[in-house]
Amino acid sequence: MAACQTEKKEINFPKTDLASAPLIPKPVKTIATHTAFGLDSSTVIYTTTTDPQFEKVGKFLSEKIKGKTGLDLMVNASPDGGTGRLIYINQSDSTALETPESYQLYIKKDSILLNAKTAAGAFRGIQTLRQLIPEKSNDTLTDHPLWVIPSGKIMDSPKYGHRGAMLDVARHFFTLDEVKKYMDALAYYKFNILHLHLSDDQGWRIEIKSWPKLTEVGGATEVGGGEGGFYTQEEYKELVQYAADRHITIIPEIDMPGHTNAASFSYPFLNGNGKKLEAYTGTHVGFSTFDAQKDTVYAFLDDVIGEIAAITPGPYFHIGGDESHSTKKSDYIHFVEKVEKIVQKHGKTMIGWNEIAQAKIAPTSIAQLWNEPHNAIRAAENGSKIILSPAVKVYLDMQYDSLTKLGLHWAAYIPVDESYNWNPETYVEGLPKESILGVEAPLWSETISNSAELEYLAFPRIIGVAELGWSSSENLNWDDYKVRLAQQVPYLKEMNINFYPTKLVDWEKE
Ligand code: TNX
Repeated sequence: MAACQTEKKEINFPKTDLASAPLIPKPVKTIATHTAFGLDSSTVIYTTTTDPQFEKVGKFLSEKIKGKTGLDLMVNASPDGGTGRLIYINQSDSTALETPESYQLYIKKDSILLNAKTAAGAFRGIQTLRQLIPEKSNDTLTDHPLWVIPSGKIMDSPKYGHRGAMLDVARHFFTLDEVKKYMDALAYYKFNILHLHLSDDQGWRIEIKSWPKLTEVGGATEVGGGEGGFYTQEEYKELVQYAADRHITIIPEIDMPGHTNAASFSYPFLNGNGKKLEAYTGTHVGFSTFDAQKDTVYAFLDDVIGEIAAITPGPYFHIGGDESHSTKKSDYIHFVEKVEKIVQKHGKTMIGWNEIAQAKIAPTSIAQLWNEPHNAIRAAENGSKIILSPAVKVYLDMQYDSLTKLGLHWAAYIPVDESYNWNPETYVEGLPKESILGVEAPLWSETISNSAELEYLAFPRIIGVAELGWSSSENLNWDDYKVRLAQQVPYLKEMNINFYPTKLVDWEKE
């Protein structure tokens, strides 16, 4: 009883400022009211219960709060008859919520209300809330630890429905745990897409039951001669579920007709370059190709795409299509058009790198720009949507500068400000805004083979890409952003994420 009485006492919060909280991506609109919500052990989380997905979001929040503060908050149950402060995650049909991922967050002294149309929106909203919880409790305001969350309103909505990261697990294999760790950070910054580059010359990384040698032979190699690896279909499903729990969609990519040495080495009838096949563990590109004239190649692809499509709940299948320098142009076009039909037959939307715009692709298919604006424009003129991944801005495998040990620099050296300082809406001259599906940052893995190396190239640049994909153009500002970026250090440390401490940012000292 005594505890309850303490709870009800007014707390004299120090003046807070929600508007200067280090949120990334920066929300569309923030209004500070300069008092606070005190998060403590009596706080309870309630959610809409008609949609079980909302309850899951509540549980996710509770787990994360426990990890950060040690508080063990109940979800949709209350320990003491409901005297504590309340976090309510509410399904709302308000028309002010413009997209499925939009949310509104109202933080008052005694309650936090999060409104969203869908569980995905609620999930994005709780990331904002997580970012608002301070590292340390304030132990002077009350007789027990209290985490002071600045009060006010946040109205937020993503600019793009596609905010992605791509990971190349083919050049070097990454384990389930390594991929999950990356996904945890992506979710924290509101990404909703993880594109997995599952095959290349150096390795084939996903079990195909009807063609077992793909992994037995093609899965056993990687750049530099290491042992490679692959995901069984059960393991891939585990990744898909882990992503779904974070409202992230997995896009599987099987790169073709080039980048196919590992597949052809496993099944030589696929090969179209007429050369003797050997395992490849170097880093050149453009030497391999499927035979675009053989029916058996398309029968094979029907099996491969069918098996992957069956365990991929997301709407997309990525066919690669880049750098097919050993495929005749007419064969390349024929190939892309045939494979598009196979992808569609299995109920998926085709995505391919910008080269696919040379073929007559359906307006529903999507082109991913990496190096050729003219092909992106061509695809857009055809009605296709475009994903922006310009190598000179968001290739995370590009070195920061000439001193960076990991990474490549064929496209550019990309310092942290360079990778943030561009506007997706105007980057490709002549590309209408309406054609842009979103942004995606690829991380190719020729030079990296574990989490620490992956993170060193990805962080902090990937955090900036999160903001480019989510925040409105008016809210993009390097000077403002770099101050918020500096304050990500406690999160990165807590998550044990390695990052490149660029001198362009005045990093928060611990
Ligand atoms: C180009 S970008 C590639 C990849 C390489 C990357 C290295 C693209 C679609 N193809 O095969 O890994 O450069 O930066």
